[in-house]
Amino acid sequence: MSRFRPPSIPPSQITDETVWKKRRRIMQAAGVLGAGVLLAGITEAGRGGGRKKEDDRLEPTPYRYITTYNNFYELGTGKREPAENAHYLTTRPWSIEVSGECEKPGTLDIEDLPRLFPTEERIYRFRCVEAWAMVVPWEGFPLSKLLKRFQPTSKAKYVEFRTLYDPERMPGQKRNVLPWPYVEGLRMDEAMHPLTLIATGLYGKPLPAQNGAPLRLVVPWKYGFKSIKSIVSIRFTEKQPRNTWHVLQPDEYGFYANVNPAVDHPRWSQKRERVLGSGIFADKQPTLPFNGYAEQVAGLYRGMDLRKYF
Ligand SMILES: Nc1nc2c(c(=O)[nH]1)N[C@H]1C(S)=C(S)[C@@H](COP(=O)(O)O)O[C@H]1N2
Ligand SMILES: [Mo]
Repeated sequence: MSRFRPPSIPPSQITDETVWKKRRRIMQAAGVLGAGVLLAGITEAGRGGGRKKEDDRLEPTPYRYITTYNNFYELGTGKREPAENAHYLTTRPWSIEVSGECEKPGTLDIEDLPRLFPTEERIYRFRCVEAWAMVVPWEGFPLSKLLKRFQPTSKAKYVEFRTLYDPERMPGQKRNVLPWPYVEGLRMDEAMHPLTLIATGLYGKPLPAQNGAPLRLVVPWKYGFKSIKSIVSIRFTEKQPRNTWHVLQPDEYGFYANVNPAVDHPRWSQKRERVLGSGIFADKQPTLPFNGYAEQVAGLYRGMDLRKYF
Protein backbone atom coordinates (compact mmCIF):
# COMPACT_ATOMS: atom_id res chain seq x y z
CA MET A 1 0.00 0.00 0.00
CA SER A 2 1.59 3.27 -1.09
CA ARG A 3 1.54 6.37 1.05
CA PHE A 4 -1.30 8.77 0.40
CA ARG A 5 -0.46 12.04 -1.33
CA PRO A 6 -3.03 14.83 -1.14
CA PRO A 7 -4.23 15.29 -4.72
CA SER A 8 -4.20 18.60 -6.56
CA ILE A 9 -7.66 20.12 -6.56
CA PRO A 10 -9.43 21.16 -9.75
CA PRO A 11 -11.54 24.25 -8.90
CA SER A 12 -14.68 22.55 -10.27
CA GLN A 13 -14.54 19.97 -7.50
CA ILE A 14 -14.17 22.46 -4.69
CA THR A 15 -17.29 24.16 -5.97
CA ASP A 16 -19.22 20.86 -5.92
CA GLU A 17 -18.68 20.40 -2.24
CA THR A 18 -19.49 23.99 -1.31
CA VAL A 19 -22.72 23.86 -3.27
CA TRP A 20 -23.62 20.54 -1.64
CA LYS A 21 -23.07 21.94 1.86
CA LYS A 22 -25.16 25.00 1.11
CA ARG A 23 -27.97 22.87 -0.29
CA ARG A 24 -27.83 20.60 2.76
CA ARG A 25 -28.13 23.51 5.14
CA ILE A 26 -31.22 24.63 3.27
CA MET A 27 -32.64 21.11 3.36
CA GLN A 28 -31.95 20.75 7.07
CA ALA A 29 -33.55 24.07 7.79
CA ALA A 30 -36.60 23.00 5.83
CA GLY A 31 -36.64 19.62 7.62
CA VAL A 32 -36.57 17.59 4.40
CA LEU A 33 -34.14 14.82 5.26
CA GLY A 34 -34.61 11.49 3.50
CA ALA A 35 -35.66 8.18 5.03
CA GLY A 36 -32.07 6.99 4.82
CA VAL A 37 -30.88 9.67 7.17
CA LEU A 38 -33.58 8.73 9.67
CA LEU A 39 -32.60 5.10 9.32
CA ALA A 40 -28.94 5.92 9.89
CA GLY A 41 -30.10 7.76 13.00
CA ILE A 42 -31.58 4.63 14.59
CA THR A 43 -28.31 3.87 16.36
CA GLU A 44 -28.15 7.20 18.10
CA ALA A 45 -31.85 7.34 18.98
CA GLY A 46 -31.64 3.78 20.33
CA ARG A 47 -29.07 4.87 22.91
CA GLY A 48 -31.57 7.34 24.25
CA GLY A 49 -29.21 10.12 23.21
CA GLY A 50 -32.01 12.45 22.22
CA ARG A 51 -32.89 12.99 18.59
CA LYS A 52 -29.47 13.77 17.29
CA LYS A 53 -29.14 12.16 13.88
CA GLU A 54 -26.27 9.82 13.14
CA ASP A 55 -25.23 11.78 10.07
CA ASP A 56 -24.86 14.98 12.07
CA ARG A 57 -21.84 13.33 13.68
CA LEU A 58 -20.47 12.13 10.36
CA GLU A 59 -18.47 14.79 8.60
CA PRO A 60 -18.40 13.83 4.91
CA THR A 61 -14.96 13.38 3.38
CA PRO A 62 -14.21 16.11 0.85
CA TYR A 63 -15.35 15.36 -2.70
CA ARG A 64 -11.81 15.62 -4.05
CA TYR A 65 -10.60 12.72 -1.87
CA ILE A 66 -13.60 10.49 -2.60
CA THR A 67 -13.07 10.99 -6.33
CA THR A 68 -9.27 10.94 -6.69
CA TYR A 69 -8.20 8.17 -4.30
CA ASN A 70 -9.94 5.10 -5.69
CA ASN A 71 -9.77 1.36 -5.99
CA PHE A 72 -11.11 0.41 -9.41
CA TYR A 73 -8.70 -1.99 -11.11
CA GLU A 74 -10.65 -1.86 -14.38
CA LEU A 75 -9.36 1.73 -14.66
CA GLY A 76 -5.88 1.07 -13.26
CA THR A 77 -4.29 -0.25 -10.09
CA GLY A 78 -2.88 3.06 -8.82
CA LYS A 79 -5.05 5.15 -6.51
CA ARG A 80 -5.15 8.09 -8.93
CA GLU A 81 -5.47 6.10 -12.15
CA PRO A 82 -9.26 5.54 -11.98
CA ALA A 83 -9.83 9.32 -12.00
CA GLU A 84 -7.27 9.82 -14.76
CA ASN A 85 -8.79 7.05 -16.89
CA ALA A 86 -12.41 7.90 -16.09
CA HIS A 87 -13.03 9.24 -19.61
CA TYR A 88 -12.67 5.74 -21.11
CA LEU A 89 -15.72 4.51 -19.24
CA THR A 90 -18.75 5.73 -21.20
CA THR A 91 -21.92 4.88 -19.31
CA ARG A 92 -24.66 5.46 -21.90
CA PRO A 93 -26.32 3.34 -23.12
CA TRP A 94 -26.25 1.00 -20.11
CA SER A 95 -28.48 -1.84 -19.02
CA ILE A 96 -28.53 -4.34 -16.18
CA GLU A 97 -29.59 -7.93 -16.76
CA VAL A 98 -31.38 -9.60 -13.85
CA SER A 99 -31.57 -13.40 -14.02
CA GLY A 100 -31.40 -16.66 -12.10
CA GLU A 101 -33.80 -17.84 -9.41
CA CYS A 102 -36.63 -15.36 -9.92
CA GLU A 103 -40.13 -15.32 -11.40
CA LYS A 104 -39.60 -12.34 -13.67
CA PRO A 105 -36.08 -12.22 -15.10
CA GLY A 106 -35.46 -9.21 -17.29
CA THR A 107 -33.41 -6.16 -18.15
CA LEU A 108 -33.34 -2.68 -16.65
CA ASP A 109 -32.36 0.32 -18.72
CA ILE A 110 -30.35 2.93 -16.85
CA GLU A 111 -32.65 5.66 -18.17
CA ASP A 112 -35.63 4.05 -16.40
CA LEU A 113 -34.03 3.84 -12.96
CA PRO A 114 -34.92 7.33 -11.68
CA ARG A 115 -38.61 6.72 -12.41
CA LEU A 116 -38.64 3.19 -10.95
CA PHE A 117 -36.43 3.86 -7.94
CA PRO A 118 -36.38 7.42 -6.61
CA THR A 119 -33.11 8.20 -4.88
CA GLU A 120 -32.41 9.53 -1.42
CA GLU A 121 -29.26 10.69 0.33
CA ARG A 122 -27.39 8.25 2.61
CA ILE A 123 -24.34 9.41 4.51
CA TYR A 124 -22.35 6.26 5.22
CA ARG A 125 -18.98 5.37 6.61
CA PHE A 126 -16.91 3.45 4.06
CA ARG A 127 -14.00 1.24 5.09
CA CYS A 128 -11.51 -0.36 2.70
CA VAL A 129 -9.80 -3.61 3.71
CA GLU A 130 -6.52 -1.68 3.25
CA ALA A 131 -7.35 0.20 6.50
CA TRP A 132 -8.37 3.56 5.12
CA ALA A 133 -11.80 5.02 5.77
CA MET A 134 -14.03 7.84 4.60
CA VAL A 135 -17.57 9.17 4.94
CA VAL A 136 -19.56 9.41 1.73
CA PRO A 137 -22.83 11.26 1.03
CA TRP A 138 -24.24 8.74 -1.46
CA GLU A 139 -27.27 9.28 -3.61
CA GLY A 140 -29.11 6.01 -4.16
CA PHE A 141 -31.94 3.60 -3.41
CA PRO A 142 -32.23 0.36 -1.42
CA LEU A 143 -31.11 -2.70 -3.39
CA SER A 144 -34.15 -4.52 -1.95
CA LYS A 145 -36.49 -2.37 -4.07
CA LEU A 146 -34.75 -3.43 -7.25
CA LEU A 147 -34.56 -7.11 -6.26
CA LYS A 148 -38.23 -7.39 -5.27
CA ARG A 149 -39.28 -6.22 -8.71
CA PHE A 150 -37.92 -9.46 -10.20
CA GLN A 151 -39.65 -11.68 -7.63
CA PRO A 152 -36.89 -13.97 -6.32
CA THR A 153 -38.04 -17.56 -5.70
CA SER A 154 -37.50 -19.56 -2.50
CA LYS A 155 -34.40 -21.04 -4.17
CA ALA A 156 -32.73 -17.62 -4.26
CA LYS A 157 -30.28 -17.80 -1.34
CA TYR A 158 -27.64 -15.40 -2.69
CA VAL A 159 -27.26 -12.58 -5.17
CA GLU A 160 -24.31 -12.35 -7.56
CA PHE A 161 -23.20 -9.07 -9.17
CA ARG A 162 -20.95 -8.54 -12.18
CA THR A 163 -19.07 -5.52 -13.46
CA LEU A 164 -18.97 -4.61 -17.16
CA TYR A 165 -16.40 -6.50 -19.21
CA ASP A 166 -15.19 -4.25 -22.03
CA PRO A 167 -11.42 -3.69 -22.26
CA GLU A 168 -11.95 -0.69 -24.56
CA ARG A 169 -13.96 1.16 -21.93
CA MET A 170 -12.09 -0.45 -19.04
CA PRO A 171 -8.46 -0.46 -20.16
CA GLY A 172 -7.34 -2.07 -16.91
CA GLN A 173 -8.96 -5.26 -18.19
CA LYS A 174 -6.22 -5.53 -20.83
CA ARG A 175 -3.98 -6.75 -18.02
CA ASN A 176 -4.50 -9.91 -16.00
CA VAL A 177 -4.27 -8.30 -12.56
CA LEU A 178 -7.67 -9.77 -11.63
CA PRO A 179 -9.85 -12.45 -13.22
CA TRP A 180 -12.37 -10.38 -15.24
CA PRO A 181 -15.13 -9.50 -14.92
CA TYR A 182 -15.11 -8.46 -11.25
CA VAL A 183 -17.73 -10.52 -9.40
CA GLU A 184 -19.22 -10.06 -5.95
CA GLY A 185 -22.01 -11.60 -3.95
CA LEU A 186 -24.25 -11.20 -0.93
CA ARG A 187 -26.42 -13.56 1.03
CA MET A 188 -30.10 -12.84 0.34
CA ASP A 189 -30.77 -11.34 3.80
CA GLU A 190 -27.74 -9.05 3.42
CA ALA A 191 -28.91 -7.99 -0.01
CA MET A 192 -32.42 -7.23 1.29
CA HIS A 193 -31.18 -5.30 4.34
CA PRO A 194 -32.41 -1.68 4.34
CA LEU A 195 -28.84 -0.33 4.67
CA THR A 196 -27.73 -2.04 1.44
CA LEU A 197 -27.73 0.55 -1.28
CA ILE A 198 -27.47 0.91 -5.02
CA ALA A 199 -25.65 4.20 -5.44
CA THR A 200 -26.11 6.33 -8.54
CA GLY A 201 -24.52 9.50 -7.25
CA LEU A 202 -22.54 11.26 -4.55
CA TYR A 203 -22.63 14.79 -3.21
CA GLY A 204 -25.96 15.21 -5.02
CA LYS A 205 -24.36 14.64 -8.45
CA PRO A 206 -24.20 11.63 -10.79
CA LEU A 207 -21.63 9.05 -9.76
CA PRO A 208 -18.21 9.79 -11.32
CA ALA A 209 -16.86 6.93 -13.46
CA GLN A 210 -14.01 6.31 -11.03
CA ASN A 211 -16.53 5.65 -8.25
CA GLY A 212 -18.41 3.05 -10.30
CA ALA A 213 -20.76 4.85 -12.67
CA PRO A 214 -23.47 4.52 -13.59
CA LEU A 215 -24.44 2.36 -10.61
CA ARG A 216 -22.61 0.45 -7.91
CA LEU A 217 -23.31 -1.47 -4.76
CA VAL A 218 -22.69 0.04 -1.30
CA VAL A 219 -22.66 -2.28 1.73
CA PRO A 220 -21.48 0.03 4.51
CA TRP A 221 -20.74 -2.63 7.17
CA LYS A 222 -18.45 -4.64 4.87
CA TYR A 223 -14.98 -3.99 3.50
CA GLY A 224 -15.03 -1.87 0.38
CA PHE A 225 -14.25 -4.68 -2.06
CA LYS A 226 -17.81 -6.01 -1.57
CA SER A 227 -19.18 -2.74 -2.97
CA ILE A 228 -18.84 -3.71 -6.63
CA LYS A 229 -18.82 -0.97 -9.26
CA SER A 230 -20.35 -0.42 -12.71
CA ILE A 231 -22.77 -3.34 -12.48
CA VAL A 232 -24.22 -4.94 -15.63
CA SER A 233 -25.62 -8.16 -14.23
CA ILE A 234 -27.46 -9.34 -11.12
CA ARG A 235 -28.22 -13.02 -10.66
CA PHE A 236 -30.18 -14.82 -7.95
CA THR A 237 -28.41 -18.06 -7.03
CA GLU A 238 -28.89 -21.08 -4.83
CA LYS A 239 -25.16 -21.48 -4.14
CA GLN A 240 -22.76 -18.95 -2.64
CA PRO A 241 -21.20 -16.95 -5.49
CA ARG A 242 -17.43 -16.93 -5.86
CA ASN A 243 -16.25 -13.35 -5.29
CA THR A 244 -13.21 -11.98 -7.12
CA TRP A 245 -10.83 -11.21 -4.24
CA HIS A 246 -11.65 -14.48 -2.51
CA VAL A 247 -10.86 -16.42 -5.69
CA LEU A 248 -7.56 -14.57 -6.01
CA GLN A 249 -6.41 -14.84 -2.36
CA PRO A 250 -8.76 -17.05 -0.31
CA ASP A 251 -6.63 -16.79 2.85
CA GLU A 252 -6.76 -13.00 2.82
CA TYR A 253 -10.26 -12.15 1.61
CA GLY A 254 -13.42 -14.01 2.55
CA PHE A 255 -16.95 -13.96 1.23
CA TYR A 256 -18.49 -12.11 4.18
CA ALA A 257 -15.82 -9.42 4.65
CA ASN A 258 -17.63 -7.76 7.54
CA VAL A 259 -15.54 -4.96 9.03
CA ASN A 260 -14.04 -6.46 12.16
CA PRO A 261 -11.25 -4.96 14.30
CA ALA A 262 -10.79 -8.35 16.00
CA VAL A 263 -9.80 -10.20 12.84
CA ASP A 264 -6.57 -8.91 11.32
CA HIS A 265 -5.70 -9.22 7.67
CA PRO A 266 -2.81 -11.75 7.43
CA ARG A 267 -0.48 -8.94 6.32
CA TRP A 268 -1.67 -6.01 8.47
CA SER A 269 -3.76 -5.05 11.51
CA GLN A 270 -7.41 -4.09 11.18
CA LYS A 271 -7.60 -2.54 14.67
CA ARG A 272 -7.22 1.02 13.44
CA GLU A 273 -7.95 2.93 10.28
CA ARG A 274 -6.63 6.05 8.56
CA VAL A 275 -9.21 8.69 7.74
CA LEU A 276 -8.85 9.81 4.13
CA GLY A 277 -7.75 13.42 3.91
CA SER A 278 -6.71 13.66 7.55
CA GLY A 279 -3.04 14.21 6.69
CA ILE A 280 -0.05 11.95 7.13
CA PHE A 281 0.64 13.08 10.71
CA ALA A 282 -2.89 12.45 11.97
CA ASP A 283 -3.55 9.59 14.38
CA LYS A 284 -5.47 6.62 13.09
CA GLN A 285 -8.90 6.03 14.59
CA PRO A 286 -10.21 2.73 16.03
CA THR A 287 -12.01 0.44 13.60
CA LEU A 288 -15.61 -0.17 14.66
CA PRO A 289 -17.25 -3.63 14.55
CA PHE A 290 -19.39 -3.79 11.41
CA ASN A 291 -17.97 -0.36 10.62
CA GLY A 292 -20.30 1.23 13.17
CA TYR A 293 -23.48 -0.51 11.98
CA ALA A 294 -23.43 -3.40 14.47
CA GLU A 295 -26.75 -2.45 16.00
CA GLN A 296 -28.45 -2.73 12.63
CA VAL A 297 -26.67 -5.79 11.18
CA ALA A 298 -24.99 -7.94 13.87
CA GLY A 299 -28.20 -10.00 14.12
CA LEU A 300 -27.66 -11.26 10.56
CA TYR A 301 -24.63 -13.22 11.81
CA ARG A 302 -25.88 -14.52 15.15
CA GLY A 303 -24.35 -17.90 15.91
CA MET A 304 -21.72 -17.61 13.17
CA ASP A 305 -18.02 -17.81 13.98
CA LEU A 306 -16.83 -14.54 12.45
CA ARG A 307 -13.22 -15.74 12.48
CA LYS A 308 -14.14 -18.65 10.26
CA TYR A 309 -16.60 -16.69 8.12
CA PHE A 310 -14.35 -13.64 7.72
N1 LIG B 1 -15.57 -3.55 -10.34
C1 LIG B 1 -14.84 -3.19 -9.28
N2 LIG B 1 -15.47 -2.84 -8.14
C2 LIG B 1 -14.75 -2.45 -7.06
C3 LIG B 1 -13.34 -2.44 -7.08
C4 LIG B 1 -12.69 -2.81 -8.30
O1 LIG B 1 -11.45 -2.81 -8.44
N3 LIG B 1 -13.48 -3.16 -9.36
N4 LIG B 1 -12.63 -2.10 -5.94
C5 LIG B 1 -13.32 -2.29 -4.67
C6 LIG B 1 -12.60 -1.74 -3.52
S1 LIG B 1 -11.28 -2.63 -2.95
C7 LIG B 1 -13.01 -0.62 -2.87
S2 LIG B 1 -12.25 -0.10 -1.45
C8 LIG B 1 -14.11 0.20 -3.41
C9 LIG B 1 -13.59 1.61 -3.61
O2 LIG B 1 -14.63 2.47 -3.95
P1 LIG B 1 -14.32 4.00 -4.22
O3 LIG B 1 -13.21 4.06 -5.21
O4 LIG B 1 -15.59 4.59 -4.73
O5 LIG B 1 -13.90 4.58 -2.91
O6 LIG B 1 -14.62 -0.28 -4.64
C10 LIG B 1 -14.73 -1.69 -4.71
N5 LIG B 1 -15.42 -2.07 -5.92
MO1 LIG C 1 -10.91 -1.90 -0.81
